Amino acid sequence: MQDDRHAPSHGRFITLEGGEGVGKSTNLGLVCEVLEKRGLEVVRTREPGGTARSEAIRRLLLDPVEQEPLGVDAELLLIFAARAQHLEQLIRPALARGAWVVCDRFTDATFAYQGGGRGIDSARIATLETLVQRGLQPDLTLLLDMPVSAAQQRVNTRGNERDRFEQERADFFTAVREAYLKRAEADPERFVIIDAAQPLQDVQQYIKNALQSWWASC
Ligand code: Z5A
Repeated sequence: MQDDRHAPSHGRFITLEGGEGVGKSTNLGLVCEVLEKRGLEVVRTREPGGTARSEAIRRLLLDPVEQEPLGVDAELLLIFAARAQHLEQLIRPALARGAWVVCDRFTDATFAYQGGGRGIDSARIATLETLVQRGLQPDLTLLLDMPVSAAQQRVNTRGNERDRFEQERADFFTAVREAYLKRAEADPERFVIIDAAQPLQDVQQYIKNALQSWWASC
């Protein structure tokens, strides 16, 4: 199978990560805006999802069907199936033509949720990562981090119906948070950790500064 690490690509791949309610969707717009102001073509997307078929898989993953639980392995494989389709149909073509892809969650979420939260061995996740991504990794990952209880309050305030993940208990989300922080610690060149508990204005200023310094180092 082809290794894409050195494929000619002028685009860049930025991901936003973090637990539920930390502000990923809110701040994704800001990141896109900053890049568009620099005259770049920006592709805004999300995982699981991003293409019609991957969004169909997302619905399967989030739907809390009560009659039939979703097995841990099935969940992991569905996530990577959605990712394979997303990469092939949207992310790789965009990067190849020089666009900047900004994605709400990617494989760090799998290591955090399926690894930290569900307890799947990270070596198994890494095997699928290699198979599906063939070396492709985000260039920059903004990890929005805050205490689980405060993030859950934000989600509660929003008041939407809870999806299958949002129905998990607080200890699940604590394990997810710890797994994210561990990954960020292991790869400080790629990750920027943002204190997402700050007022939105401060979070956004921090993100703008982080993008500015990252840009300068590119
Ligand atoms: N999942 C997985 O298990 N494995 C994987 O590999 C992948 C995903 C890729 C769907 O993701 C689920 O898929 C996810 C993990 C799983 N489930 N969970 N949990 P998702 O990204 O769609 O789901 P989410 O994390 O639940 O998204 P979210 O709840 O929409 O969170 P968010 O995007 O981080 O937050 P937000 O909507 O931008 O903000 C939440 C609220 O807080 C909102 O009212 C904002 O106005 C407010 N907010 C935002 N920032 C602030 C600040 N700074 N102060 C005050 N209020 C704020």
